[in-house]
Amino acid sequence: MRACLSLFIGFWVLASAWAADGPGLAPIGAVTGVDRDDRGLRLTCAGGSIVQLTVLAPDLVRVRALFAGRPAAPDHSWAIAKTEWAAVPWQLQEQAEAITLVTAELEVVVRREPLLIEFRDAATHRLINADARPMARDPATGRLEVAKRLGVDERFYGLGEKAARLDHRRGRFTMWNSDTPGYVEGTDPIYQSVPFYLGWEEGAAYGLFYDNARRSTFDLGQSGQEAAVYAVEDGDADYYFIAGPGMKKVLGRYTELTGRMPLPPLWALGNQQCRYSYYPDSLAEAIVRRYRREELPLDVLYLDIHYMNGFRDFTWDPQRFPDPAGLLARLQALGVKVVTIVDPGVKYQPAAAGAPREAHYAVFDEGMAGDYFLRRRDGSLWIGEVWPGKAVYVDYTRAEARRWWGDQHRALLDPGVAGIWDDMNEPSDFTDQTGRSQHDVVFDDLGAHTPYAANRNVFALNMVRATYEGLERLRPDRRPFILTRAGYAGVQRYAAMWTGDNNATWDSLALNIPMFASLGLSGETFVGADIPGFIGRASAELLVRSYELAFLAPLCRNHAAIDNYDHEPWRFGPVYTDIIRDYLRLRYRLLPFLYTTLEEAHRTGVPLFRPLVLNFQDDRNTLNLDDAFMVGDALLAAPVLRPGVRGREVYLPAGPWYDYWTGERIAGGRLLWVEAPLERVPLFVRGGSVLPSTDPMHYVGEHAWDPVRFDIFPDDQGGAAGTLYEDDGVSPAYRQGAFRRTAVNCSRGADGGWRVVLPAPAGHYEPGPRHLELAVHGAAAAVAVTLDGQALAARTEADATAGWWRDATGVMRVRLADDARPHEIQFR
Ligand code: MIG
Repeated sequence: MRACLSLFIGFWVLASAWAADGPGLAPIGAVTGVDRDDRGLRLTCAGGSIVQLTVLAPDLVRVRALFAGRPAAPDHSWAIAKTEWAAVPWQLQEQAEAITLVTAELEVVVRREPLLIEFRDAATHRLINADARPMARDPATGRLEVAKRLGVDERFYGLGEKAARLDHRRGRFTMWNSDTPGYVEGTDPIYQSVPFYLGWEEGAAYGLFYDNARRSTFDLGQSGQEAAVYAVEDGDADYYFIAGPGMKKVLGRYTELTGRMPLPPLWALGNQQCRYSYYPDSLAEAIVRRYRREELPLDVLYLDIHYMNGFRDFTWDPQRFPDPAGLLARLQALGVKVVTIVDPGVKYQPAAAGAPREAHYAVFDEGMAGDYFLRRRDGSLWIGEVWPGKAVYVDYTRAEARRWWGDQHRALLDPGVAGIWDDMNEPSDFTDQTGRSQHDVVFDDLGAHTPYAANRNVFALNMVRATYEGLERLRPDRRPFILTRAGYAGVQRYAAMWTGDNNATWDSLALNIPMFASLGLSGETFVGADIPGFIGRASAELLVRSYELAFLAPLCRNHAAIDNYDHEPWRFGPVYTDIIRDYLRLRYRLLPFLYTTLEEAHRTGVPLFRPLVLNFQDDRNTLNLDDAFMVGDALLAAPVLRPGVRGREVYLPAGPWYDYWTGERIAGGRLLWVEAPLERVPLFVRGGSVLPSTDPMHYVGEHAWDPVRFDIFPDDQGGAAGTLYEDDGVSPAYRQGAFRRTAVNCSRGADGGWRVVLPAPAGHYEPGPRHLELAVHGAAAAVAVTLDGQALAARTEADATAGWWRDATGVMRVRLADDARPHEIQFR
């Protein structure tokens, strides 16, 4: 009886929670009519709502519900990169109870009454995803909901930048770009909004992208265990369903739809140093010289807001930086590029027509003359407050405004700035960070004149677009590099991102892995976090352990808040600097591998920084694993994430693995205890991979990659395969085929001998004369080595000419000239 009563009460509480969730939600009406055209179906519903199902690809179907009573909105999204899709065959099956749209991969079943949509695998008819209840909208507020059945063992990944663990099951998340300094695990929302997630059930994945930029929430089983509920304030229910079952395949489609990262300049993979703020110019230069004196690699120095004249965008402080071109040239001579911060808040500086020149701020004047700044419904300027005091914001939804903003970057590029750092673009406004008092700001939005609520989440996307297009126009022979804080789905087309104002704490360090991984599972591959945390005082140990993670992150950048203790790599003394130097040098050694993996992300949408589940989605031990990560398919890192810890457990999925440090071959499919003294991050190479590398250098381009090394780590059958991608690293010529792809394939013959084949490289980039070096790990001593059938001479390591030797650790190595011709090497 007691149990019964509490059960009843429990149910009552739950039921009222649902009611509170949407008192006025009215379910969409039953299907009353079906029209088809060549791209899909248009369903008419009782009550006048329309549901459009559009087949974009065999595994990609768009569902758009146009609710009755809502004014028709133009079909436009700032997130979508591809709107033209080649027609693919599909069939319509009409049954009494349902309508089914069948593509080569998917069955989309629409139950007529109530209207419920299911996605099934076309081959097996297995249910992938289904509505838990009909889509619904509150006619009074415009709020709408889509509820999907929540599988007992369903997992959720992605959702862009979330201060949360990897598997989002049972979580609730809001999409509303927010300036959240010092965020911790659980702070939500933070800077970016990417309303896309990957679901995983029984080894099969699918993707759901809810493309509506207004404030939305994802309740993935937090307030009830029968539905994963998406709710959005207003607008259309507009979502894309992507069939897997491979997570990589889903990501490929998602990034085909929302765009992929263009290749950044290679130097963006170099080590970067930032601070709030380095000034005057002599201090900025001293930091770079210190890097060189310490023999620490460095490619980029950032200038934070104090380089500007009174925090005015596109100006230089005449006292602190009297000669920007001179400074930048001196840094360039040391191999260092400069990236400058740009904030969206333009100083509000009205000056009377006859006022002296000093009273004018050209950027404000021009913006006013062009009417580029955002206004409220009553026509008044939206005047917010940021660093320069009162500030106005550009309407980046207008093409002319974007072009004008892009052109402003001339003031930075002309003296030699190499990249742009777009901060505060949530957009942050000190007068009100919630957006509530900006609700009456109107955006042009292609003439639709939509409210702030529909535009806040895409503000940064449009700002970095303006910046990217400006940089492309001003320097057509250079690849733009832009770093952004806020963003929306598709932001990867224009900018790299960093995770904002994190803390210099162990918790914050640990959060890097699920955050980078989730971003990668949301289309954003070029990501990083402030090393060792923006806010707070780091210990030497935290700094070192941070580098032991970040040396493998796409963006590797040290940064600190204005009132922080300094934490550049040398601040705690040589014992620590030496360890950090080793990791930075290792990063530069691995640049060929990192760049190859980055190019894969550019081409396929599969990220560089990966959670293990992305490479091993059938291995249930990886579903929750976010204290380790992989770079590409080949490298697994298990950083130490707690103070005082000098060893840890590492889970290695099936397969042979190799300890990166010792070369020892290790069986996978098990937990392993690994020693991790301060100077050591547990690092493993997956059997079957080929890792390209070169010698370390102080900055990208200091030397050519010579030799290019291929470390071959055979699997159980003796096989291994890998590639190296390279190009000029700076220009867009790679888009026209100016790259070189060198493949390496290793196999083991029945006689126990090894065979390494290098086909002729692809592409027409010419890296210049150099040597290739091949190493087969775990191969027994050879007695004879042939190159293209000719005996190859045994040599010592010191001898630079072609030949073979066994190195000090017993690994077989071969050196040959890289003549861009196919080769075959045999060991016996
Ligand atoms: O905190 O420009 O996230 O990286 O150093 C206030 C100053 C504004 C926030 C950025 C941070 C940057 C800082 N900015």
